[in-house]
Amino acid sequence: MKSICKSAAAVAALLLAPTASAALITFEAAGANAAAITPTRDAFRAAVGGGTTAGANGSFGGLRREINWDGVPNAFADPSALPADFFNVNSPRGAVFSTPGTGFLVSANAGQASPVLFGFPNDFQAFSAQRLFTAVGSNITDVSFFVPGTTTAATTSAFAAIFVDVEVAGLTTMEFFDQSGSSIFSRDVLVGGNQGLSFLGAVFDAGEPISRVRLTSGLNTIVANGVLGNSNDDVVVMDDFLYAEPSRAVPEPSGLTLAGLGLLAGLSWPRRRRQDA
Ligand SMILES: [Ca+2]
Ligand SMILES: [Ca+2]
Ligand SMILES: [Ca+2]
Repeated sequence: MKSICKSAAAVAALLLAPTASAALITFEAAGANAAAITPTRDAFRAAVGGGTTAGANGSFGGLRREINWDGVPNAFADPSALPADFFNVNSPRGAVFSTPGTGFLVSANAGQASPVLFGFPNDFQAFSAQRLFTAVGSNITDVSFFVPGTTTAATTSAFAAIFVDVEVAGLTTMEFFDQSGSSIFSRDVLVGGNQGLSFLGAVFDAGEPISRVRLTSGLNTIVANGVLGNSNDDVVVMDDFLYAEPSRAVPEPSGLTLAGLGLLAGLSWPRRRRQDA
């Protein structure tokens, strides 16, 4: 009964709060440079908590996590692939990536064999210098969460990403999934223009567990440094990811279980009453 009352209260609160939807607060901004999105990034940081410095590796008691790609060693940067579990094994922050493409690439620093910015200096810029991130051969990156450094499934309650060179509305999106794999929220990333930066984040302030976030980055793909999947569509890459510390996933009661509990409660009352009587 307590949980039902809580839910009712939450629904009532939602109806009274015009800026929130489904206990969700979004943070978004776009523009020509870092200054255009930094205040929104800072507001997201404040909403998630954890101070100005994100947690490093391992579990840090709830500290916010950030991945800016800049600390990835040259050995795991362009032209070498970034391992999908780099940020749960090499640098355990509880994030593991997957893609329908062939893998992931982090851009090279100046002075390395590969040109910086994936070879597209007139399209991309870094929000945090110097490295950027992209899936290879696909515009889709899925981020799944784990208790940092383990294979124990986890959920987070907030996630944000910075996108680079979003030029066409409706092609770059973020979609959030719950533990059952159901989509619970999706939103288009704002257009930042050629070489521009776009920030999109969502905080589930009632603590709804997010087990996966799908980032769709434009319609084009990066095949290799300086090589696009086609010459026409909007190519988009990513910089910083920010998220609340992943914590161990607690299985949600299924509809069947709740129905079963309701049925049991309904059956047990009359029986007791009959016994009492
Ligand atoms: Ca461009
Ligand atoms: Ca960076
Ligand atoms: Ca573009």
